[in-house]
Amino acid sequence: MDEVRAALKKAIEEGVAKEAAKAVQQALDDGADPGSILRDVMVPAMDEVGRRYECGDYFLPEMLISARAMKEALAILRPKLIAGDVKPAGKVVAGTVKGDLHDIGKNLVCMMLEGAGFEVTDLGVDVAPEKFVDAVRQGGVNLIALSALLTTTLPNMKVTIESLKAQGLRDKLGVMVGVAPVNDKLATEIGADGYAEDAAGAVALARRLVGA
Ligand code: B12
Repeated sequence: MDEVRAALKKAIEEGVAKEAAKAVQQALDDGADPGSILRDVMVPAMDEVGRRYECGDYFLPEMLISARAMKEALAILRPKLIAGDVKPAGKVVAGTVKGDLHDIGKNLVCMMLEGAGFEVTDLGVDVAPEKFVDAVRQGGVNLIALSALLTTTLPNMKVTIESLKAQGLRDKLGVMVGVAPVNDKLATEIGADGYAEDAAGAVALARRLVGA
């Protein structure tokens, strides 16, 4: 890993937002591929933060400042990730399910979907099932993208899908789910159409679900 990438990784891991923003800008100025900066440096940095939290080296405040650094760096990367000549591919409503405040991964998925030509409505975090239902009722929605990082909020994916079913909206939609505790089998069990483990996979899955 070159010096700039190493500095970016360290800045996110240690939660120094200013340094992270500077390093990501430097990497872009040096001509680095935005997708590679994200995949090979920024996502692994957040994985390392998770590892440190898990083994007790980091606590909630450290996790939070790392998340802020990640967000600032992502804000700089965003225009590069969504640039490109793309035609409309479908309409997606995305959100992190009720009880869950994690949004970095969901934001990334939204960015990449936009980059791939999808029109994305992001409902944010801690989104109640009724909010998804309301958004779908507005019409024209092809896909729902649900995110949840906590084992405890995973069931809310199912509750959300059940709410869509109860309103007779589920059959008209593709439903994709993502993040750590999910896999293909679980996705099927909770009534979703598919799972992807990263933002690039989310784009491929979205395309498959809308037949693009
Ligand atoms: C940053 C972070 C936080 C930040 C979140 C800030 C924010 N704005 O998002 C803060 C500090 C707020 C936080 C809080 C908590 N956290 Co936290 N957090 C993390 C951490 C370190 C990184 C998550 C992250 O951003 N990863 C980077 C992104 C890029 O990856 P990603 O989220 O996996 O997303 C990718 C894929 O999953 C996929 N994807 C994501 N969404 C979707 C959606 C679709 C449709 C598809 C197809 C794909 C997809 O694509 C994404 C991009 O490639 C993880 C550890 C980890 N390694 O995951 C713990 C982690 C998720 N947190 C954890 C915990 C326990 C908590 C707290 C309960 C701690 C506490 N005691 O209060 C609270 C819960 C708050 C709440 N109600 O939500 C645990 C969860 C354990 C579990 N299995 O339930 C983890 C795993 C840490 C650990 N190892 O113990 N956290």
